[in-house]
Amino acid sequence: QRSGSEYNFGSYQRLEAIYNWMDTLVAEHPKLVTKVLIGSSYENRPMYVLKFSTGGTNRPAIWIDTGIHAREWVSPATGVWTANKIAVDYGKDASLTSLLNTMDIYMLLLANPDGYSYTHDNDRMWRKTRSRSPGSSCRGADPNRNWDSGFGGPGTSRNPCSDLYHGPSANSEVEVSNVVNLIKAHGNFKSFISVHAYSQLLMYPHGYSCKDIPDMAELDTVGQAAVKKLASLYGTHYEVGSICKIIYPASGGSIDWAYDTGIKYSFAFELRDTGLSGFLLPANQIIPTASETWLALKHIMEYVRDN
Ligand code: ING
Ligand code: ZN
Repeated sequence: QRSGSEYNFGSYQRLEAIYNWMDTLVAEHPKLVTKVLIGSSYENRPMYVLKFSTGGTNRPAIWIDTGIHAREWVSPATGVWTANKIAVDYGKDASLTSLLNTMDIYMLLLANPDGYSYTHDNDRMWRKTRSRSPGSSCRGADPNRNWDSGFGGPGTSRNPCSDLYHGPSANSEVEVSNVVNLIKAHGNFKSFISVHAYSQLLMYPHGYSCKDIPDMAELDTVGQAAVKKLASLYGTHYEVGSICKIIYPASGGSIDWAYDTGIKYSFAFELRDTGLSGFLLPANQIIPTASETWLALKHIMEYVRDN
């Protein structure tokens, strides 16, 4: 296969390189992949979604976002590898091909472009957006505390200097509202998957409450089967559970909003590792991480296709 320009999937790349690579992917797979501009970030960087579609109009769709938290670099790196995998395997992998014959996949690889750039140029440990708050010199809100789902509840902060600052109001962060607008306008998403790092977890709603959701048994079964497939590659162990129970209470998160809006198959991944390297996961683990995660993603997508 002709390599997507000089892009190296096994290294961490700057925003500009990832954006350039997206154009290469679209150019090499024009019948499958398109680039959709969903809006701009606070600092006016474009936000692009890769849409994988073989036709139809508004087919049932799967959403995958990576990079919502700036410092979790393995997340967008996995997203890039995964987008390439989908493009290359379509027409070769029978299961993926059948999926794409009835469904669309939308991937937002850099859900927080300003934050991602900031981790390259200023502060490797930055998590939030880069928006200004009146009356504070601290910048940014946590884009995974800003969704309209238990907004301001447990596991958030009203202090603009906190890494868990929920922002002045739900959807105040334009990076969040751009996604909300697309998902609502589309209206036919069946699955919403958000990719974080680290801790090796596969989670389902809710984060804002520890009460079981109505679909908990089903989502738990899907999740357990997905992590079993993930582990089949290198033995990497993942735990499965609700956000609140398995990691911590967290309100205003994206998958809680997605679930409460009617998208049943809503999951969040926490990729490698369990803390040895944490956010500074060595680049030589990108491709292994992405390869094993793909098995879990494929399981979820196939289940969604068949149910
Ligand atoms: N973890 C997530 C966080 O935002 C999470 C966990 C996922 C909470 C989905 C709520 C919804 O805290 C990291 N590492 O950011
Ligand atoms: Zn995160």
